[in-house]
Amino acid sequence: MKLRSCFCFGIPLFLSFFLLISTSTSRGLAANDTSFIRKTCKKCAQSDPNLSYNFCLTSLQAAPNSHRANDLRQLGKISIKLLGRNLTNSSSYIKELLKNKDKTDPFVRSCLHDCLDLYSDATLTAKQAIRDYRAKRYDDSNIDVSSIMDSSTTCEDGFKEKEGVVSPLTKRNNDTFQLSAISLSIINMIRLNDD
Ligand SMILES: *[C@@H]1O[C@H](CO)[C@@H](O)[C@H](O)[C@H]1NC(C)=O
Ligand SMILES: *[C@@H]1O[C@H](CO)[C@@H](O)[C@H](O)[C@H]1NC(C)=O
Ligand SMILES: *[C@@H]1O[C@H](CO)[C@@H](O)[C@H](O)[C@H]1NC(C)=O
Ligand SMILES: *[C@@H]1O[C@H](CO)[C@@H](O)[C@H](O)[C@H]1NC(C)=O
Ligand SMILES: CC(=O)N[C@H]1CO[C@H](CO)[C@@H](O)[C@@H]1O
Repeated sequence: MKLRSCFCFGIPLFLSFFLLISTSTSRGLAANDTSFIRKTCKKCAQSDPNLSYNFCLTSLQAAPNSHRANDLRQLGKISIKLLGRNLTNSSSYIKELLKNKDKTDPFVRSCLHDCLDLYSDATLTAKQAIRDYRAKRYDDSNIDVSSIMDSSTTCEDGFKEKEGVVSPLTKRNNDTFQLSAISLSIINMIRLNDD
């Protein structure tokens, strides 16, 4: 009698556990569970009107290991690394543009030189931002990323000082601005949670 009642209760309990486990693993294995990224990007876009939700989503989804990130801290690290790689690449892009000695207008060249300085510094600052982030120095990491963001607007503004000049770096600067905004927004969320 005792055995039977245990059995009766046991089966549904066992079954529901099994269902719970199997649904959660199948979700985990469906490598593209992007719900956490979506949720985070929604919060980021709400906290910063300059930040595009779609940009956030496509950038973070394309970042290595991002679909495996299941907490804000991991995703924050991924976003700063993404920013760092983007900066490195933009530096080499600007160097390529500067090799084009004859075709480039002297004013544009001088702007490109300024931008190269800004981007080279920003690449180092991104490394510092990662170190600060890892050590949970979120205020410092915030300052690092903010200065990277400022570099992108300073670079872009340089080209505006002469009429009729078109910046060849508008997309890159905007990418830097947006990627910085994503990192800042995540850093600030963590900072608030930690208090
Ligand atoms: C949005 O971008 C503009 C132009 O760069 C800037 O002046 C403004 O402070 C930004 N707003 C926020 C909330 O970051
Ligand atoms: C920089 O990031 C943007 C947004 O994720 C991406 O579209 C672009 O391809 C990246 N550029 C490089 C050179 O990685
Ligand atoms: C970086 O940008 C260059 C163009 O300047 C491109 O050829 C290269 O594939 C990019 N590398 C990465 C890792 O995005
Ligand atoms: C910067 O990129 C975002 C996202 O792709 C876009 O919504 C915005 O219009 C761009 N801004 C500029 C000035 O190009
Ligand atoms: C099946 C599928 O869509 N896989 C994608 C999951 O997300 C990663 C990272 O964005 C992609 O590289 C895969 O192609």
